[in-house]
Order: sequence, then structure tokens, then C-alpha cells
Amino acid sequence: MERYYQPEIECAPVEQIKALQDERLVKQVKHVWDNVPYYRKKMEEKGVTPDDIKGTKDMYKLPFLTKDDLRIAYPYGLMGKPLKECVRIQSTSGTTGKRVVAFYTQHDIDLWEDCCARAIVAAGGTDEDVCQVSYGYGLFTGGPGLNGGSHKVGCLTVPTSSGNTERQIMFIQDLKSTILCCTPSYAAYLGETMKEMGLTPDQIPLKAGIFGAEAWSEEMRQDIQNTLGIKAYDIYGLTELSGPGVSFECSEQSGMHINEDHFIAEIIDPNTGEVLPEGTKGELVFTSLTKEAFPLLRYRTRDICVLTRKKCSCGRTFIKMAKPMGRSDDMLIIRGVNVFPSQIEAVLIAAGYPANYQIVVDRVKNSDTLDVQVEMTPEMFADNVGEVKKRQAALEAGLRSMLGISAKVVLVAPKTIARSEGKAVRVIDKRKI
Ligand code: DLL
Repeated sequence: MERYYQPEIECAPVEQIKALQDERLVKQVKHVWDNVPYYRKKMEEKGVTPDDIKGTKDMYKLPFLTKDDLRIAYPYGLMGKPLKECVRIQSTSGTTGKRVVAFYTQHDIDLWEDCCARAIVAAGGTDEDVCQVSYGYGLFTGGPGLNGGSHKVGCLTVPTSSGNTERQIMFIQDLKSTILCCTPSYAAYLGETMKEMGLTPDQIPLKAGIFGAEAWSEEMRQDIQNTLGIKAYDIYGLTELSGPGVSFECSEQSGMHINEDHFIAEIIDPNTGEVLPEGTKGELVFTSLTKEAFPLLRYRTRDICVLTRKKCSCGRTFIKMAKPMGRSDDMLIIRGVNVFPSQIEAVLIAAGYPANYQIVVDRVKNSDTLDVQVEMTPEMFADNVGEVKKRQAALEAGLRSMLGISAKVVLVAPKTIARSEGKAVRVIDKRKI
């Protein structure tokens, strides 16, 4: 039987959710206008005032916010509350450019943890569960967010944070952890290690996993589910909007319900900014309706995605987003063709390879090259050279048919490619270096 953390809103009639969004948007625009001079100026430049925003139908009038705005306004320029009322910051890893620092009031944290609690309950979590949180704790939102959600559900929370794989497995076994929260790449690594230790899925007490923070394919989900003997649920979020729990998967495991009482989602054409109809692929844009300290209106995530409001068998009425296919800034343009790492991953896993691979892009004599290094399983590694060559050719054919361009496949020995404890680094683009 499906269970909910806050059924009154998670399963509310769509009209009720939309009316709530209208009401909250009007309030939030006023809050931002009154308290965030940076955004007010953007509105003034566009000739918009809070009086023009009567509900979500007027959203399109509001200016977008981008990552560049966040950089310019760093660190305090987008705050909606005085520092005195804030109790926490979280921050992105800042691998490209300046870090994003997001601020929270106690109220913001409370609502964020509710969102994470909804995700845990949707994955079958109850106060009988032992929830091991193996996302990083600290500035990264993964650990603190799921930790708070787990408390709210009443699970016994095991805050292992990421890394120290042996200890993770010891706790899973000794404390009989039933729910695992971490990145999908770390879940795959934990699964691989347990398999090597001779543990079969029925000897692993886990029953569910809540995996997100990076793009992962449907094939990778199957792989993790089989190795760990669990149901693997996707969870999405970003620091700018609070962290994990902006959207989460239910028992249908076919896309993530967006917490629409807290966020409005739009899909736009990344080139023109035009709002696209439901069901069309484009860039995901979010407006936070309830955030006090860091209220972002029409924030461009750069994630490429599709929204659908088909009836869901779980009973939730929140709109669903498909798995993001990667970020528009993750998208590689190789010989003029758009390539997402997730497409490559899908081909590899469907052909029976583990999700341990690295994509190397370079430019040789003015032409782009695409090399995919893929780890073999120990069984494949034991094959003779002729067999390995055949496998290589088969993968190259599979990639050509998926991507429309050729790629060179290099099969490497098991354990050659570095494992990740957090977000995996899949692409090395030497053209930019
Ligand atoms: O990754 C928050 C999070 C933590 C989400 C734990 C889920 C679980 P950031 O570090 O700010 O926040 O990175 C946000 O990660 O814009 C997406 O590109 C990507 N991302 C997050 N979740 C997913 C997902 C956290 N389920 C960026 N699928 C986002 C694909 C995801 N990409």
C-alpha cells in the first residue's frame, strides 16, 4: 500500500495545488521585490512590478535568474532575510567558477526536510527503518538534507557520510540498514564491493535506495537493483533551491514528482527563453515559492528535462519530471553532434558492462575525437584477445547507432578507473584545457 508523508498536499486535486501556487507566487514576488534589490532591479529593467503578477499565468513576465547572477550577487546579494534570521548555509562544490552559497532560515530548513521526508516515505520508509545516509555531510546538501528527512520520518538515522567503503558495509550488515541514500555511482561501487566479498542480494538487508545528485541511466538502475536486491529511487534537487527533495520518485519509478507546493517548474527553450508546452524537452526553470532566506524566481538550472502531468498510480498529483538527461553545460558537442554522457552510459550498461567508464574528448588535426574507456568485468577480462576485440567492435557499433557519430572504445582491466564516493567525474574534455 502506498504511503505518504503529507497526503493532504501530495495527493490534493490539481486545481487546489494550482490555486496554492497562484497565492504563494503573488506573496513571494512581493517578498522578493521588497527585500532583494538585485532582483527588483531586474524586474524594473523589464518594466514589471508585483501588481503585474496575479498568479502563475503571469510567470512569463518575470525575468530569469542564471548562475551568472548568482556569481555576481555572491555572497549576500540575493538574500531575502537579514543574516540575523538565517541559521545555516550550504554550498556547491564550485568546480566551475565561484561557489554558490545558499542561505536558510529555520523555517526554510524545516520545509526542506519535509520534502526529503516525502521522498523517504515514497521509497517505503517508516519509523521501523534504518536509514544510512552516505551522501557527503558538510557544505554539500545531500547529507544534511536526507539526514533531516530521515529524522522526520522517525527512521534510525546512520550518518556515515560518504567514503570509507568498508565501514559503510560493516554498518549496513551490523545495524541492518534497510534504506541507503547516496549517489548512484557510489551505490554501484558499494554493490560491486559487496559482490566481491561474496555477499548475495538476499544477504544484504537493504530494501530501498534513494539515489541522486547526478545523472544516471535506467540501465544503471537495473544494475544497482539487481546487485543490492533493492528498489532504487531517484531524487533530484540543487543547492540553489534547498538541496535534495525538489522532486522524488514514487513506487511507479517512472519520473520524479516535483514538490509543487514549494516549487513551480517550467520548461524553456534554452536558446530563446520561450516557455515550451508540457511534454517538450528543454531547460528546467524553477521558482521557489516558500524559501524566505534565498528566494529564487525563475532560476535557470541548465538541466535538460521533460515534464508530464499524467495520472500516477501512486496517487500523488504533483507534476513529474523525467530523469534529467544531463545538464546543458554537460552536453558535449562532438563534430557538431550533441552528445550526453548518459547516452553513452546507457549503451555500455545495456551491453553488460559496469558503470565504470571515462569519456575523453580531444581535438586532433582540427577534428574532435571521442574515446570511451570502459572497464571489463573480471569474466570478460579472462577472455582471449580475439574475443576482447570483438567486444570492442560491438560496443563501437552500439555507440555509433546511439550517437550518430563514431567513438573509439578502449576496454580496460577491472578496477582501472577511479571510483567515486560522491558525484562521479565521467568526462575529460581536453579541448578546453
Ligand atoms: O546535487 C543536491 C542533491 C543531493 C540532489 C543529493 C539529490 C541527492 P548540487 O550539488 O547543487 O545539488 O547539484 C545540482 O546536480 O542541477 C543536476 O544537474 C544534478 N542532479 C541532482 N540530482 C539529480 C538527479 C545536489 N536525480 C545538480 N538526476 C542539478 C540527474 C541530478 N541530475
